[in-house]
Amino acid sequence: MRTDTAPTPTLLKNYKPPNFKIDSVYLDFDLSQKKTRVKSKMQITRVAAGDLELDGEEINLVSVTVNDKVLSRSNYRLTQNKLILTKLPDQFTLEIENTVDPSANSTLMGLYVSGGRFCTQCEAEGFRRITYYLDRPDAMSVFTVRIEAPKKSYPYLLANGNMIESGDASSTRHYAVWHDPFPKPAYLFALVAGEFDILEDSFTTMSGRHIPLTIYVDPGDAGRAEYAMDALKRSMKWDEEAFGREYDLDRFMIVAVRDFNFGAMENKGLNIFNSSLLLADAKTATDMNFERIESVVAHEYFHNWTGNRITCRDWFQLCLKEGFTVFRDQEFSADQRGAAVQRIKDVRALRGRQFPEDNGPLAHPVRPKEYLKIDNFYTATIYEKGAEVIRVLKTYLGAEKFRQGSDQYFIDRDGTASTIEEFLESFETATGEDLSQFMRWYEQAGTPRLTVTEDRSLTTPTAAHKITFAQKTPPTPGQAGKAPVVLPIKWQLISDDGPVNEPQMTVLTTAEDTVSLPRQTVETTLSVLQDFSAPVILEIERSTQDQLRLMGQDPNAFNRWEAGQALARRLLGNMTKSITTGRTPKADRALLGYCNALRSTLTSTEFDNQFKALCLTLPSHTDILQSAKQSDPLAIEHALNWLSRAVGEHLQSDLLTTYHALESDAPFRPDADSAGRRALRNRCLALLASAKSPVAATLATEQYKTADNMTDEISALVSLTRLGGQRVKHVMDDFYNRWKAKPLVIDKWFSVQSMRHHAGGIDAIRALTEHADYARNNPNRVRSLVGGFAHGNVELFHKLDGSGYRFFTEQVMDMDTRNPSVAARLLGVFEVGRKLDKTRQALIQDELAKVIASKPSKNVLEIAQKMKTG
Ligand code: B3K
Ligand code: ZN
Repeated sequence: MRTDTAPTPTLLKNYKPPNFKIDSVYLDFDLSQKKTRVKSKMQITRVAAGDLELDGEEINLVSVTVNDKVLSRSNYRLTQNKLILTKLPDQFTLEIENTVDPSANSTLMGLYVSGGRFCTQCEAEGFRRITYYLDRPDAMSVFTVRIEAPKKSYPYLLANGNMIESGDASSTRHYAVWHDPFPKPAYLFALVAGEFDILEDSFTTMSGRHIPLTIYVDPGDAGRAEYAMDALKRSMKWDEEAFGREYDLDRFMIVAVRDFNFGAMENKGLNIFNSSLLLADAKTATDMNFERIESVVAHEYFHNWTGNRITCRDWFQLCLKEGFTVFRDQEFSADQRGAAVQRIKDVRALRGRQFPEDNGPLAHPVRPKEYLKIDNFYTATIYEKGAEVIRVLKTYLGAEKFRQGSDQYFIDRDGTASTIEEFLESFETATGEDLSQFMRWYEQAGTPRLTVTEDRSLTTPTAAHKITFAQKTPPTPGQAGKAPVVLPIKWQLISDDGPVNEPQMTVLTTAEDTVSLPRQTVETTLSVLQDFSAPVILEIERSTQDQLRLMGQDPNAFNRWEAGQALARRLLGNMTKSITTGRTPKADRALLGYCNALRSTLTSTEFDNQFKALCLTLPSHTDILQSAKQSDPLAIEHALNWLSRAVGEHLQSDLLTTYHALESDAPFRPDADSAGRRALRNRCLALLASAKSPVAATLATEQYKTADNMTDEISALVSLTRLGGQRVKHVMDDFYNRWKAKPLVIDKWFSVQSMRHHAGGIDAIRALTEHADYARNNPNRVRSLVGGFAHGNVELFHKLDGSGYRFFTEQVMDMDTRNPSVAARLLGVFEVGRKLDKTRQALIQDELAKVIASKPSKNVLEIAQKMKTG
């Protein structure tokens, strides 16, 4: 919807519960693509004086009936987004009849059509596009849903809960009635109708209940859902063991759809997934896809308790369900795939997405205080920082007390719409701890800086060894002053022979604190923030010698990896400066030390392959951009290429040996060990390609031709595009022709195309938007091409003539006419603007001015205004 007047924000401080409670709701759907008829019958009780204000958007109202009496038009008020009923009794039956047009619904919110099937997406405010209702999470009700549709086109009719009745409505039509006994808010409502192939299995819960499990997919895709099914059963078991949570309904269903605004949705008993996060087999999915599927299947399943049984009082409390559920899926993945590598990957993701947000114009607290569109707050801060905050709570309390607190929360709040205060209160009740200061993690935006200084006083033999920890959170938009937060800091002293003490924990609650230790007799380096024990930016002076000592000796795997990253960040920072001033970076002792330390890791038998692969991965472009001021992004890209080449050249023979040693004839398996083997082997290939090693092209070509799985195939493809030359077009065409019948693989093709070098510049990217397979309405395809381009094509996106930014803005504005929530999310890419050089900052500001002047949707307006300066 276009906005002509300045929209008013929703404020946390204005929260007021609804005046009425909907005790139960019966929904009757007569499905038709252009005109679906919805009848709703609600039993309603008054809880406070006042009117009943129901939400509704793009609905054609047919009739309103109160206690069997049809209301005339003068008996209710209808505004653009509300149906207001006045002078209501204390208890009544309300019936509403309306129609909607699912075929015209390009927002993919509410009821829409994807691949000829009906499906819904109601979180956060999509239910109001289906019928008039109290579309807010604190309005929980018991739903019964009847669906009727033609049998032939829609053999499956699904909704939440348990099916209580089904049958023929006529010779060509059939119906099904579903009842969900658990009260839920409207955002968890789901309906699906269409033709599917199904994959069936079952799970027996800890109390011995037999639960049928069904996954619904496009015809022909059932085999590609097997991994998701396996992940689902492992998640159900894990939640019983790790959190004592048992599944509650009589069946559990997952449906895959191709047109979906994000990853997946936890609708009660009927999860709906973007097919990219559900379907996988060796030939078409990468190990990263398998890993994501496992974690998202777990995440949505875990929501059954953290989100569905206990939901949020209002959308400001979104992190109550999202932060906790991300934490739970991270813990699950750590148990399935190894704690250290999982932690490294989670921290990489945090730094890649959340730190830029927390340190840029879109910064907001984990529990925000206001929003224009709640869709804009499904952010890395609410999800990933929200999970980090729960991790800090667990580290601070210890595992045992943390479990007592979570058990207490499930007892205290089951069946309610809750708040962060109530969540922490349960932990206080169970553990006796005072968590009032802890609350600041939810209220303050910005990443705290943790400065660590050491006084080793080696010259005064009797003096103590002192470590001073100091914290400070910089101001963020609209929040100038910050108070100290609860920071658990895990640390240890490391010498050239290994650790000199056991890991220690200091909890910093004030601005500064000093720890005194007995004087050390050997040279040591402080390994601090082990396992990334709090989501902060660490500021510590360390020599190359210190970093190399940690890379070689730190027993904490996370910090061993981190020492390599920190050293690489410094090298890259210096190289970027040289390149910016027109000089060529030079190999120095620090670089040599770094390469030798990487070689030791690569050839050591102490570490697993996945860990080695992560150590051999350089910090991301975003990482470097964040640690610098007003940089030229192209100079950073050149520095990254230069360092990759240097590492590839120094380690050439070891990389080659490892590459060959990791070859395997065994049939494909998606498990962590096999994925780790492929990850390291492909990292070796990528570094050899960066070094333009004479063997790289042959190895990559051979691997591309013979790969029996997508991980190896696409890694070879990417290496070949990096090597450049005539072969690129040939191999890209070949890949396209082989996979054109598989949309999820063609998404990959679009994203490799969007990120690679094109001699034709931006016109080559623009041409891709005209490709027969480009689909402007499909979020996956748009994200592959436009998102891939903005995130991964530094050379063209940041081109100094502004053509990259211009193309991107055009695409966002075009998307906004159909799908505002996807458009707004894409536009967030510009948040890095302030980290760039002045010329690019000005170009981005011009684009933002253009967006604002175009009278965009509320979603896009909110994001653009926050990023616009002056
Ligand atoms: N709860 C959904 C996200 C809904 C996004 C709405 N804009 C998926 C998840 O976090 O599990
Ligand atoms: Zn979630």
